[in-house]
Order: sequence, then C-alpha cells, then structure tokens
Amino acid sequence: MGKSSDLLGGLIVASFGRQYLVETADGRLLPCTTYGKKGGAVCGDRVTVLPTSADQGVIETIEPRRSLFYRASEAREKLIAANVTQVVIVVAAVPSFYEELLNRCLVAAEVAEVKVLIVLNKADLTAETAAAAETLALYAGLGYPVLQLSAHGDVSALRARLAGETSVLVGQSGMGKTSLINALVPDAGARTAEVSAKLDSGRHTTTHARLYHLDASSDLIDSPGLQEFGLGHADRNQIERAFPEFRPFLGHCKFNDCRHATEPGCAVQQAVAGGHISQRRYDIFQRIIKPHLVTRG
Ligand SMILES: Nc1nc2c(ncn2[C@@H]2O[C@H](COP(=O)(O)OP(=O)(O)O)[C@@H](O)[C@H]2O)c(=O)[nH]1
Ligand SMILES: [Mg+2]
Ligand SMILES: [Zn+2]
Repeated sequence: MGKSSDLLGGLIVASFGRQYLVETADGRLLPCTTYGKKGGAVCGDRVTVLPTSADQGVIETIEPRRSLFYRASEAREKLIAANVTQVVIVVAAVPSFYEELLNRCLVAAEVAEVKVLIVLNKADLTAETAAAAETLALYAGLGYPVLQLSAHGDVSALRARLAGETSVLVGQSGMGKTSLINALVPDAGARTAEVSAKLDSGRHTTTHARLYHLDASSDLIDSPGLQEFGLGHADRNQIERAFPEFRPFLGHCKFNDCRHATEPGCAVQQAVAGGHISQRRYDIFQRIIKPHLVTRG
C-alpha cells in the first residue's frame, strides 16, 4: 500500500481479463493490475491507482458506481461496463439476431436502471432489414427507441443520441458494434493500436471492452459479442416489471405468487388472450423466468 499522496485518479478505458488500462487524470494510459485473485473492476470504473513503476500501476480502490451493467450465469457474474447511462443494443438482419437475447439485454438494462436504445444496423441491406424492422416494431410500440441505420452510411442520428451519455454497445458478434465505433470515433484504429502496444496483447483487442471518448461529455464503450445473457442477478419481480406492458396487470392475478404460467385467474394470461400483451413477448418471458421459478425470487 502506498501513501495516499502517491495515488492517481483515473478511468478504466480497457480491460483484458485481470489487466486494465487506466487513463489517469494527467492524460496518460497506465497498464494496471488488481490485488488478489479476482478482478472486480470493469471498463468505465473510476479508480485510484498506485503507480509501481513508470509504466505500471496497481488499482487500489474502485469508486462507487452510478450503475453496473452485467450478466450472471449460475453463481458467476460477468461484468460488462460500469457507470453507463445508456445501453445500446445493436442488432442486424444479417446474421439474424436472437430476439430472446435482445429481451434479456432489455431486462438487464431495466434492472441496472439504465435507459436503452435499440439500433438496427446494416440498413443498407434493405430487403433483409425490412423483415427485421417488422420484428422490432413490437418494441417500438412498447416505447423503446429504435434507430435504423448503417455503420457504413450516415450515423448522425446515433451520434445525437449518444451526446452527454456514457453508452455501452452490446449485442451478438457480427452485428456491427466495432464498425459503429469506427464510424463514430475517427481515430479508433489508432487508439486500438495504442492500447494493444501498451498491453502487449494485440490479439485480444476485439474480445474485451474498450472505452472511447466521443467528446468532453460523451463516452462510448465497445463490448465483446454476446452469445447468451444470464439474468441470475435479477429476481422474479424485477423481471416481471422489466416487461412494461405487464405492469398494468401485475398484482391482479388470483394468486399472489402467480407465475403467470397455467394458474387460473391470471391477469397476465388474460391480457395475452385479450391481445394486450403479445404472445411473442409472453413466450420469451416464460423462457427467461424459468430458472427463477425453482427458487422463489
Ligand atoms: N452491409 C453492412 N455490413 C456491415 C455494417 N456494419 C458492419 N458490417 C459488417 O458486418 C461484419 C461484422 O462487423 P463488426 O463491426 O466486426 O461487428 P461486431 O462483431 O458487432 O463488432 C463486418 O464484416 C462488417 O463489415 C453495415 O452497416 N452494413
Ligand atoms: Mg466487435
Ligand atoms: Zn398471473
């Protein structure tokens, strides 16, 4: 442990397993590690670091987070980004996206109390995109902002929505997250090369989170492609409430602990039958909630 006068404030702008790159208050990029076996720090974290040499430091403390976006499978938490104000879920028609994964991201954003934006990328592939847009119309109708664009074209509508926010791009790999970063951050390639050189791990550059400054008040985090999104950290009530169209019906079922599955007098099932809740969303809800029915959340 160093004297507190040796400590520097900083921001984690890249994470590579247990190795981090910290942007210090004086503008340097300092490779850092953490004490102990477990990291616990994540891209977007504000930290204090103790420099141990001219080009190496140790993370001493992680400042309290405004938000934490993460997934959890069984007992293991997988942190994605800290202190974000917005989750940007990137989907595309090609390769096709998993609607359940989109929904899991929406639930996680709700649990993290962070707003969301859905981006339908690759709009230049017009025929395929029309079908995907139809799928997403359901979400637009529920109040989620949906932006259709091409990373290879005009991204100004997205840039406008990123202003003043710390946003994290999430989605399956191949949806175009890195392409969007490249469109939004003119020197992204050079910065990635700088990070690779600092951490001597060029082969890892696209498999871990990276934070880019868009301007003085806007940051954008690129995250590794997702194949699954565990919601082990969310309880049943949180998941139910993360489906906004369910809310008017919650608390109106015959049984207090209704699982909205096969119970009689279920207000949610009646809402599905009455067309107030879409069958698609209800089916996805049932799949998401399944592991949460074993232990009462
Ligand atoms: N046609 C088209 N292809 C795109 C667009 N954005 C990305 N791609 C392509 O999709 C592939 C995956 O993009 P990438 O940015 O690596 O996706 P990531 O895995 O989400 O980071 C690459 O071949 C990109 O060139 C787009 O707007 N239109
Ligand atoms: Mg990528
Ligand atoms: Zn019910």
